[in-house]
Amino acid sequence: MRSFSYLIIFLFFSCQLKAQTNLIDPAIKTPKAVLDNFMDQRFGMFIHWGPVTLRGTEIGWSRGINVPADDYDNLYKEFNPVLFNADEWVKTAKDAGMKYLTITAKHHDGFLLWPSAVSDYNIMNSPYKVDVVGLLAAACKKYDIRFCIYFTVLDWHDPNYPFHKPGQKNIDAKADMKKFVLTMKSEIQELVNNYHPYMLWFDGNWESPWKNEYGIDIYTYIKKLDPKVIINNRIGANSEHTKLGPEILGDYATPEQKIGALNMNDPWETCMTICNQWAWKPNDSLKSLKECIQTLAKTAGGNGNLLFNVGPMPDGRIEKRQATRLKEMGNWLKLYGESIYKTKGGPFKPNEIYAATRKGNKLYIHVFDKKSNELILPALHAVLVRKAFLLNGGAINYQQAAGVITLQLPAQLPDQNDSVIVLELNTNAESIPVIS
Ligand code: FHN
Repeated sequence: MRSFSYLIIFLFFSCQLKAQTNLIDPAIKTPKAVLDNFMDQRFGMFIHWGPVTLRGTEIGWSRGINVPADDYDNLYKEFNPVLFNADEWVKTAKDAGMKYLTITAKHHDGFLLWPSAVSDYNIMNSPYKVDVVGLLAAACKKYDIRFCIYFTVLDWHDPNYPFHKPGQKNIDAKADMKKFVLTMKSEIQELVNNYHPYMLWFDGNWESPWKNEYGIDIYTYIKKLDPKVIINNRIGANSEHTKLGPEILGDYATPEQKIGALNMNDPWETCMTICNQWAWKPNDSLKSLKECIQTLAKTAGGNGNLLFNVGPMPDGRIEKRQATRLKEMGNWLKLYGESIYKTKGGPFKPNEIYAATRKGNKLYIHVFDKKSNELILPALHAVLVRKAFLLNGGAINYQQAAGVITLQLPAQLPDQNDSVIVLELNTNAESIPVIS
């Protein structure tokens, strides 16, 4: 019997380790407490911005495709976003209920939004001559928002990177990846030493020139600069961003434009656009408030974070309709934030009718749609509901038989996008196994 229990223990810990990369010395990996703190934040602002907004096409991807490369590469000479106001951007994030902000300091077009001594292709050589990254870092500190930096490992503008436009197959023989990686390390050193980001959001790791060995070198290098910086799973050579694993480098998974699967073991963050395009596009379609709030709730219900993207305009402003949508999300979070921040996802898998989050002895049921006057939840064994009530509202009648919980929904739910019902339990809700 004893050997059997040893086997169970071994299997448990091996599956826990399964989710951890084995490409990095465990001694330098980001501490679990730092990652737990990151996951408590639940909601961040992603910002894709650069001279390409002058054309309203996609950052990086439109270079040499929708916009001739030479035209694209000279846009910085016209880039003069005189209405840029870092405090306004950060206050927009704060008013949305966002807890961190990630700026594309360098995207695939190679343009740098900070005064770099490494590359002249930077904001100080545009008419604007303002350290955008530095001002955002300062504004985030001022408003208690964690400052994060997006940095691409592919750079179609740099002659030392072997590809110079999306979809290129033939390697540029004049390119030199060793020099390219050295340039990257110098740029990262400037960013970490000058702006002290909470997290580095790498991207562009799917093209063949990028190798795991470069990612391991960069991850290790960053940890020497600042052991606490969180690093996502797009630093190694992989195109599967939705998960972690022994061969995947990085601290957390990054599903994109979709809500990640319920996962209680590995940290993950969905990145998604509030419109369609990452960078600003005139008259781009804007997501409804219902879709925005339910995306956040389903992401939290899956035990993940949501990094929600805005694309500021060429004059430096976040367009009013995007700012208004974010403010509406913030208004919802003012009422229901306790069911999102510092919660865990589950134990039920999110669906189109409801999602669940939990904290202590409270189970939060996010009701998206009222199909009938009753909401029947899957059975919870050895768990008793002591009390049920609408968050910020009245009591909810309920029955529990053989573990199955039936909630009597009110004639009118208080919030058309996501009404939250609290179930106070006789046990720690966070210890309930996921109901598959
Ligand atoms: O190519 C980029 C894209 O432009 C955008 O930055 C997204 C954001 O996660 N990441 C890459 C596509 O996966």
